[in-house]
Amino acid sequence: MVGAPNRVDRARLYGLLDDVFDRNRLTNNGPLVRELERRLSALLGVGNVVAVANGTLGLLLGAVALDVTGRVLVPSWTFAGTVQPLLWAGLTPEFVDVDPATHSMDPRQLERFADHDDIAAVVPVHLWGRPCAIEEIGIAAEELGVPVLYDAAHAIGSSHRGRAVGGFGAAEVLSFHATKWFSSIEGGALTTDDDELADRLRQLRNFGFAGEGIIPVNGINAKMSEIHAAVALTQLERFDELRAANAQRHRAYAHWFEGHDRIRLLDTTNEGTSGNGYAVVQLRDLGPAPAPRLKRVLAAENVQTRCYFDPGVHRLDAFARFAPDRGRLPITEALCGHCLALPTGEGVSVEDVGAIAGLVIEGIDRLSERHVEQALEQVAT
Ligand code: T4K
Repeated sequence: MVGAPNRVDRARLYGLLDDVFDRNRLTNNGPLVRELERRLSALLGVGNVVAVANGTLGLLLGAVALDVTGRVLVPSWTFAGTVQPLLWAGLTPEFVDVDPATHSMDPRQLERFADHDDIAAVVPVHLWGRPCAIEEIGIAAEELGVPVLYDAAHAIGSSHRGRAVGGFGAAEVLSFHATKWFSSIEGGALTTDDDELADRLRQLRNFGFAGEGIIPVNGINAKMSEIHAAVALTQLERFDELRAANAQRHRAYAHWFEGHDRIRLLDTTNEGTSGNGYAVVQLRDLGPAPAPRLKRVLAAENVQTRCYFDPGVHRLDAFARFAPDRGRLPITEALCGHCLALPTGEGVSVEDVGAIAGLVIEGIDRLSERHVEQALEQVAT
């Protein structure tokens, strides 16, 4: 199943929870939250980590802390949770297309905004954990004179050119949701080397308090509790083990799909490593929308997959008013219906991966035959 949480070492967790309840310090920047921030900061090699209640609120705080107004350049080929906080922050999403090879923001798309003076920020997504075109996006954003806030919800454990995700742009936002390979059940963190920005983020996550009875800025409650921090700290001890399990599953899928020209397993690296939290295949030459059809075939065999992120955020009713003119997101449109996230993580054995890959290949062969039949029927009529 896609999204099945990794196992938690309960004895270790319950030990931490006993301490939490003995201390009776349950939330509001408690010692476990601070410990988690310290340890993530060391792990990611970034100056500041600000733990938050979830990735969505992390993006909201990031957008508010940047103190910008106007339009934000953001992909549509992502989860709605990338875009929703931008709207809550009073910003307007301007959807830009992705690179078909990488599935993340195509930096060339930023060029057409060079003459626009109302661009506030760029929010690229390290989709599937694959770091974006960081240098090119950085240059384009500099030319626009705007900050980059990375949505790194999928990307803890990934690196690019020797630097861990967490250290790029003005800030990055991680998600520790239960469906992520590294999880605190609900949770996330902002990472930044900018100390002043980090101070603002800490203030914003705690209602904007600057002292008892003093609220100079309009914050919100985005705090992480001690219980969620305890889960994250427990999982942190298994970080390398879990990441290795993901990598092993990814290699196994790559092995089984090698040479299949209709199935492309997405490479989740970009000159570095990947946390490999997602194993996504892109399907080719199988007619319109083969992914939901393959999903149904696999579901009949009790393999649960996901058509992330079909139909694209710009096609969702809530964001339709921001959809660009037809034809402006051709790659996003073309990816919809063609991508399928397959089960991975320690709950799926390498043998399971082999069996799932076999079912995928069998399903593709069936879809392919049907595609040929349909094409012949069309020629005949
Ligand atoms: N940016 C991006 C690019 C994101 O992908 C996300 C979140 C965000 C921002 C926002 O971060 P957070 O605010 O969430 O921290 C899931 C997650 O809820 C969401 O965190 C995630 N991305 C998104 C891609 O996927 P669904 O709709 O797939 O969740 P659900 O409940 O359908 O679960 C998927 C599968 O996992 C189910 O088949 C069952 C299994 N599952 C799930 C949970 C929660 C379990 O076995 N146990 C569980 O506890 O959204």
